[in-house]
Amino acid sequence: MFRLISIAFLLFVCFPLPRAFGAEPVRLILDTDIGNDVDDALALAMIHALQNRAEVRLLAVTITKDNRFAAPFVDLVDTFYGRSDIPIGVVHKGKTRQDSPMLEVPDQRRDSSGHYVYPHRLEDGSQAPEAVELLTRILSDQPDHSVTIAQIGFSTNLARLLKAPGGRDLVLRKVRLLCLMAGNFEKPEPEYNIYTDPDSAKFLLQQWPTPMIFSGFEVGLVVTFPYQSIEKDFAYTDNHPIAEAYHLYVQKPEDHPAWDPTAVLEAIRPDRGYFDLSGPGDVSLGPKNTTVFTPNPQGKCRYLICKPDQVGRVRELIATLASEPPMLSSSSVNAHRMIF
Ligand SMILES: [Ca+2]
Repeated sequence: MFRLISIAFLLFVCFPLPRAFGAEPVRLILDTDIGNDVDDALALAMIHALQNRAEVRLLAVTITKDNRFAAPFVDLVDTFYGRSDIPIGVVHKGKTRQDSPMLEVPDQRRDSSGHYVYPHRLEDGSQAPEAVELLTRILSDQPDHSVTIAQIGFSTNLARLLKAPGGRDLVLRKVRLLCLMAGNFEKPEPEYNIYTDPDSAKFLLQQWPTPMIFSGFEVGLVVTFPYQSIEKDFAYTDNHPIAEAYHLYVQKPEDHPAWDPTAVLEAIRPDRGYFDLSGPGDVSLGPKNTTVFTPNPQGKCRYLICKPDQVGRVRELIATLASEPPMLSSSSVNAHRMIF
């Protein structure tokens, strides 16, 4: 018996199981300014594809775009992929209130019978809980140091979470990693997610207590989303909310930067070598709300580097994942509507 156990132990040491085998899905919260660019929608579609593969569990989506059509749009995308029960939280008194056709048109489009083309339960963001309240509730229910947050919009919600009573301690206890699409680590130029709410960004950079990985402007700029994929890979159904949003936002048959999908890819698959990582350091705001990276062995921040020979792999993977069909067994997309 002892010999058998010894052999089994030796086999385990010599041939360990692959890390991903039986691994727990990444517990993810997505914080997004969905509606200000279509790349948030592409990132959300990617998450659903990776949840189909049990690599991630989307715990909640919180929104930093203060527009009433944003939450219904997230709801309809989640419903399209068969997950209408994912909690959605909205910002109050937030930034970028302006309407966006990529949200409003799919939200409101109805078929000849008067039914929504893309079913959803939320009619208006005011029906959703406030984001910090939802973040607090969701984080409190998770095991310690288990949650990854992908922030692909402004820092409004996460800065408010840090300022809430017990908020920073809750983050320190529950969150293991924050991945952000934010900043520019190639040129001293202001980046949208930072300069739209610089006070929140500054507070977050000073106070966030866990490791942070930034996907800067320069990464998504070279990892563009191929228009050819929108044309061909989403054609498995007559009406696709992601393809429709792309057409409404980009309006031209052209490739579009894939900023947010790069941050989400790093959040869910951090150990696959898709990108290189900078050394550790601190990120602070410089003149005109630029991001300044200062190397520091004890620093909590790193940023992604996408070398020319890494671009093609990441680009193809993002397109493949974002266009992956829903799992039919759990989806609202009926088989007869699919084009096979
Ligand atoms: Ca975004």
